[in-house]
Amino acid sequence: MGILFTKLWRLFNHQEHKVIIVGLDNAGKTTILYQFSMNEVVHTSPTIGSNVEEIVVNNTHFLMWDIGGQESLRSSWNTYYTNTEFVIVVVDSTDRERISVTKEELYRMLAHEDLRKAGLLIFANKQDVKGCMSVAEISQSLQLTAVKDHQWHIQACCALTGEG
Ligand SMILES: Nc1nc2c(ncn2[C@@H]2O[C@H](COP(=O)(O)OP(=O)(O)OP(=O)(O)O)[C@@H](O)[C@H]2O)c(=O)[nH]1
Ligand SMILES: [Mg+2]
Repeated sequence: MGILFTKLWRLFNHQEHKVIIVGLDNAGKTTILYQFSMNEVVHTSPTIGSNVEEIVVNNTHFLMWDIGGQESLRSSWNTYYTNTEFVIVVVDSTDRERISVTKEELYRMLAHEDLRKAGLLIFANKQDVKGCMSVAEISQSLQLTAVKDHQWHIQACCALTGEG
């Protein structure tokens, strides 16, 4: 009865916030998801489709969808957009060659009607790797200051240690 009440309460209060985690393949999305949910580094293989986990932070429930980033899968990212409140874009900070591809995908996403009100968090992941791009370099490459119609924040992190 208690559980049912909690579920109904959550349903009617819209307490569960939908988050999608996107970014190119190998960026570290799945590693971040499980670092969030289990505080552990899991051995990953490329995601085909998606993984989903519920995470509770300060009594706020987040339903986090980690979506595969391989090129052939990117055209179906938009099937996850409905009701999304937050978009986490994970960038592999060592991958200078493909930062322009991330930029293209980012702007395509932000233009989508279903994400009009979504907040944006960019994780500059793999900061443990020497010589990787800094937050400033990534911000500049993605031209984040041009993003005016979404709230955004960029954060350096390392999914292996949970730092950031
Ligand atoms: N050095 C380092 N490696 C990382 C970090 N985060 C993830 N990795 C490694 O990067 C590789 C890819 O990580 P995944 O989490 O599977 O990447 P993904 O973004 O989910 O990839 P797709 O599912 O193909 O879209 C794995 O070998 C991870 O261990 C990090 O912060 N630092
Ligand atoms: Mg994955």
